Amino acid sequence: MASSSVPVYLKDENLTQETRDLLSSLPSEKGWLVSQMYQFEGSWQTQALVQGIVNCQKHFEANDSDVILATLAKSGTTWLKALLFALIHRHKFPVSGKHPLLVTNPHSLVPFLEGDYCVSPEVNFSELPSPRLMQTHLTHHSLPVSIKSSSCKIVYCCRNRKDLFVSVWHFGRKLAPEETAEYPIETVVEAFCKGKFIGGPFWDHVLEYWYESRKNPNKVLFVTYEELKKQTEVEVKRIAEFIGCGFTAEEEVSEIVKLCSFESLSSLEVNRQGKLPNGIESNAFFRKGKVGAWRDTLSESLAEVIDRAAEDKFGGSGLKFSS
Ligand code: PAP
Repeated sequence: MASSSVPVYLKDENLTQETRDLLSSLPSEKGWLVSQMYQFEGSWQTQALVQGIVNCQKHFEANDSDVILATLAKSGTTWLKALLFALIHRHKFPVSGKHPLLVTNPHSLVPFLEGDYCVSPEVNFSELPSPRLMQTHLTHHSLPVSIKSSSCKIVYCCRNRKDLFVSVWHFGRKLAPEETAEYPIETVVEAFCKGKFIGGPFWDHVLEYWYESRKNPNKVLFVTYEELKKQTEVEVKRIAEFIGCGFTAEEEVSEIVKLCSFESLSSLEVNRQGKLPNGIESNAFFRKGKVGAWRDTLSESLAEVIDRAAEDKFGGSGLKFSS
């Protein structure tokens, strides 16, 4: 990949011989965003992410007090990172003061587990304020064992498939214009519907966490981007309750909601200018921030293709998406 602003998890540096051997044994395909994708434990990943996942599975030790945000990319990660950080640390960092979110991109406050492990098996999260908040794009079955066996909490956020697709489409084209230039949107929709998408298949990712949240509601909280948009305060209180920092009757949630809103975060200098340490431009995580904005990018026929592919997968699960 030629672009210099590509993040470490899209590059193929830092691969160990063990990972190279593993990669050579995995099914692989030419990807849209990267020249080659690998199917590891059922989901499609870049070479660097396979390295990161293996390191993370081997070395990450969850604490009982940890909060893990799980998402598929472009499902609301940045928003939830901001909300969870602001919620968990609201007594340490009151919204009325010099809040870290005013001067720091949410991605720099909340580490991306397997992303950090792409570079090295030794990752130090001891600097994080307690309780620790971390994020992953891993499927539930690929999570490190200690996340599942400890009492840490998992907040999962999903987003309707068409908005997610469109968000990935624009992000990818901005991130790696040379790599993605030759791909028409029809080809990328087709790959998405076959599940051949980094982190995908979308359906498997969502359904695993959906069923886990039903089986074990004290461990996994299932949130949707659309509900969060529709009734932000209600959902934020539900999340706070779940992670053990519920609001008292006197406490206001509206200030946190306002601080973390798309309008507020996207207008801050720190999120408009410059790059994150991983090389991605800070403003790449703020585009429209709306529900149903897929209509600006997808034709009705492409939207139908995505919907048809989803019908089979979600039928009978009880999971409903609004779009
Ligand atoms: P990531 O998984 O790569 O970190 P993620 O934050 O999930 O990305 O996705 C970015 C999307 O969230 C963008 O959606 P769009 O392309 O449809 O516009 C971005 O605009 C949206 N987003 C970012 N921050 C917020 C926010 N505070 N409120 C609502 N949406 C947001």
